[in-house]
Amino acid sequence: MLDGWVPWPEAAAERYRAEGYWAGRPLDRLLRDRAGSDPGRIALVDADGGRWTYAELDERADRTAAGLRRLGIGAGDRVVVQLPNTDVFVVLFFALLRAGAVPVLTLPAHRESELVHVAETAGATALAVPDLLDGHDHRALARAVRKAVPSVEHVLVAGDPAEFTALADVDADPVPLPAPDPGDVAVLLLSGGTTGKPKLIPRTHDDYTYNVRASAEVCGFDESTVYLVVLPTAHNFALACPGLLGTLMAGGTVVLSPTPSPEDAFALIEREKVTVTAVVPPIALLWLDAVEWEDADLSSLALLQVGGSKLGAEPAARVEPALGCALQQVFGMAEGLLNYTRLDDPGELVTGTQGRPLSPADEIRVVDEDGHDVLPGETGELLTRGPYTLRGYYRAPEHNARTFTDDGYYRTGDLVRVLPSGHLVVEGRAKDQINRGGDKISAEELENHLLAHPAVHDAAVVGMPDETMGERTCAYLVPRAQPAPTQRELAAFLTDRGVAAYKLPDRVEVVDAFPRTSVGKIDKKALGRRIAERLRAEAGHGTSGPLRAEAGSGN
Ligand code: OOB
Repeated sequence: MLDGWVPWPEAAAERYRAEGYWAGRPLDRLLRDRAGSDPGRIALVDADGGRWTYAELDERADRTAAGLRRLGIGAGDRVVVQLPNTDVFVVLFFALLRAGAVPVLTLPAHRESELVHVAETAGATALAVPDLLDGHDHRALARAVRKAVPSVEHVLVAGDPAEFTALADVDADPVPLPAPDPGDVAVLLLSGGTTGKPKLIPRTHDDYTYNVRASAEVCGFDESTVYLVVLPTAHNFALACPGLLGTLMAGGTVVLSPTPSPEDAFALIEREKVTVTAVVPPIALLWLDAVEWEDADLSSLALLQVGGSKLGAEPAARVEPALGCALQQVFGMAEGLLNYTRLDDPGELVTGTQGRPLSPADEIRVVDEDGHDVLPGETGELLTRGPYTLRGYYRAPEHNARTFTDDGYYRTGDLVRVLPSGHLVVEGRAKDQINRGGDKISAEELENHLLAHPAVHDAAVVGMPDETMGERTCAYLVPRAQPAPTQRELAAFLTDRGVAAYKLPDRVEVVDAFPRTSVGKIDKKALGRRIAERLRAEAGHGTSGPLRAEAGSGN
């Protein structure tokens, strides 16, 4: 068994098994089963028109698993995976599971700062990257990771490997491999993070398989499902809610889009007669506008899942008339708990709530600042535990002590209220995180990077309201001396430190001192109000709308 993770207490585990939530099967079996029952059905289609049947995908996974074992990658090894939405990701994911290794899933946007930390925390022995992606050389990134994290022995490259191993050469005749223990960790997901460094989320074969199966049921996935992956495959939403894994489990077809742009996605929806896809709200907004000028035939689309950040009731109501498909809101987290509006929910619940818990075994509490349950219908912090919600982050005992209650509830940091129907409305956030249209940015992590700049005396990162993204990132700075670093200088500095582009501050505000709370902490609520007021004033004067704030005040 992998060490450093927190299993469910035996009584809970027994209950989840006895009640059938945990089926005792390894996660990769969902592919094996379909390869047995529907070998000739198309499982996977890529943007270039590459197509693989269930049997072909299954065999490729077996061959790659054998190739991994030959390299010495096997039981319990952690392998950091950073790959775009291609067949290579899908094959490698299943191959790693079959080899007994644990994929550690990172986003293509992550850079040295994130990858080094993740590889180090995971104690990774291998890293899989593309050669080039959007003009960035990921082999150079791999070199930096290897230098910083000596446990990383192997670098596997999709494409031209340079001095490393080509993924195409990780191939051998299939060999029988021992099945992993279904109670063990299958995959490590990345958390959005509220602390200085991102955290790793252990998901077991049992819990993740249940996550996928129950999601596929609630979303009505079956053999006729054609699911378009537009978010990164490494994101829990696109991977398992029900996502690509749910589609394969149901015997449907997965279509991979390289980007979420309307040009790419709409063309694939038309070409492959896509029936369902999942997006974050800014993409939904973009698509709602794009149908005006894109003339692709979207008539096959039956369901649009939207989640990752809050979708406003107004755009929610536009989905059905504009795109001609039903809307489903999804309020989920890589840590576990998933809330879905149901396909037969009345319209006002679909547009006005973020859904209700997936599982009858999900336990939720809504508490005030002292940890006491609020009255029904009142807003408070959401706590949860259940058959697919983690009991602790990987190798993070101190953080776990703060983030979980003594009886195992995960403190989500989300402020919600619960309607009599059981549906949740997300009202805000108690955690120190910015949700930039679904991309999560830990304020503390970004502040630490900013504090490393020689001209920065102190830094406080807050969200600022934004019509499209929900919010964007504003960094308040107290400089050491004048002139203070500009937004551009800071962006270059952070990029140089290997910080992912989506974490760069959208705006920088320079102040002499921070407002303080009565106990002397930086008063971030006051800073949040200050920037919101400032944006309102600027919009009033017509100098800069929230969107144009991205260019920033320049200083
Ligand atoms: C999804 O997962 P993560 O891990 O990137 O982020 C989780 C956090 C939640 O705690 C919440 O703060 C926010 O993202 N969130 C939403 C939301 N969905 C997620 N806030 C408001 N409304 C929503 N619908 O984002 C994720 C994972 C699986 C499925 C869907 C989303």
